[in-house]
Amino acid sequence: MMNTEATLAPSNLHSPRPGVAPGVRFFDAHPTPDDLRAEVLAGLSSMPKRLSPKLLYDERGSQLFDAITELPEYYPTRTEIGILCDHGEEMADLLGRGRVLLELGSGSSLKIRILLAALEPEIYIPIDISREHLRASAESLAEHFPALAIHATCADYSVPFELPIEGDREGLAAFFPGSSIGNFEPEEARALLGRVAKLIGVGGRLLVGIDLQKDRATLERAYDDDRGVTSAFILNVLERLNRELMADFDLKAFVHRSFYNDALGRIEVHLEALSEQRVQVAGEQFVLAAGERIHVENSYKYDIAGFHQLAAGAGFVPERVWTDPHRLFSVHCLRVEAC
Ligand code: AVI
Repeated sequence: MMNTEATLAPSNLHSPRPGVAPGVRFFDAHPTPDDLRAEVLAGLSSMPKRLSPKLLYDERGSQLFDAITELPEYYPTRTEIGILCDHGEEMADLLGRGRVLLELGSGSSLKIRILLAALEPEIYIPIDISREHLRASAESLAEHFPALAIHATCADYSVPFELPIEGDREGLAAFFPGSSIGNFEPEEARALLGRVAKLIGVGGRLLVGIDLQKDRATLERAYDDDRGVTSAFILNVLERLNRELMADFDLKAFVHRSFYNDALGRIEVHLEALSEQRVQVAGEQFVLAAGERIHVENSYKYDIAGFHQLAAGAGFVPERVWTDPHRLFSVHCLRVEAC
């Protein structure tokens, strides 16, 4: 059974919004703005200083992330797409055709296009925190799939949220590509998978992309590209704070640093102050020593057994895993056994 947390009660969702294409309904759970100030001030007051990776995805950040996915150094996207193209029919057989299909962190909804024709979902629910990006992606998708019912949902999937569908449903399908789960601490990732299990119900199936452990050089190149797109993506978070929290970060005084933390099995992404910085953020002052870092993001890499163990802790049993020939990336079909 889906629990009440996950069951529809669309009191805080507004639909449809003007300007959306036929076939698209837009639901807005109004994620984050109320919490932004408190969250940022708490993160900058902690030792070491931190900012949530969620903050990376304003409109420009989402565009920059899309540009990252096309970089030669950033292997995850093209590798995952290759796996989806090679095994899409089999994936659709396992996920089940004609179901309600949700996608967590749908971004530009590009990968789902590979599966949509085979899956023929009753309703496709792309869920993303980046409002305008979500709207544009849903409209573009509707042009390519005019018969598809799209319930675009602007929500922060890292906290409980409601699905914009009526009634008690079980056995839904979910798609969570891109190894975005790697941006959560393992315990948070388990809790998130547990919430996904409740959303899709017993018998529901999740198709999830997971980046695999590999050599340090390949990993570090993927998070520090020659063209500086990753740097621009990470530095954009300071520009966002300047704009939205009346901060005065000098962007030229920070550099982005990415490295692989072998002991923890994760890429770490930081912003480092090149000289001492005194910064105002939402009326509070913060001092960064020269060389001090703000920890912005982790990207955990798993092996297959380790990921299955994590998923088992959230009530999932593995049904199938696909990888590319170089075992860079994996896509898993998991079934909810208990939630
Ligand atoms: C969204 N996420 C899976 C990306 C990753 O690979 O962890 C975010 C990213 N950060 C820097 N480059 C890409």
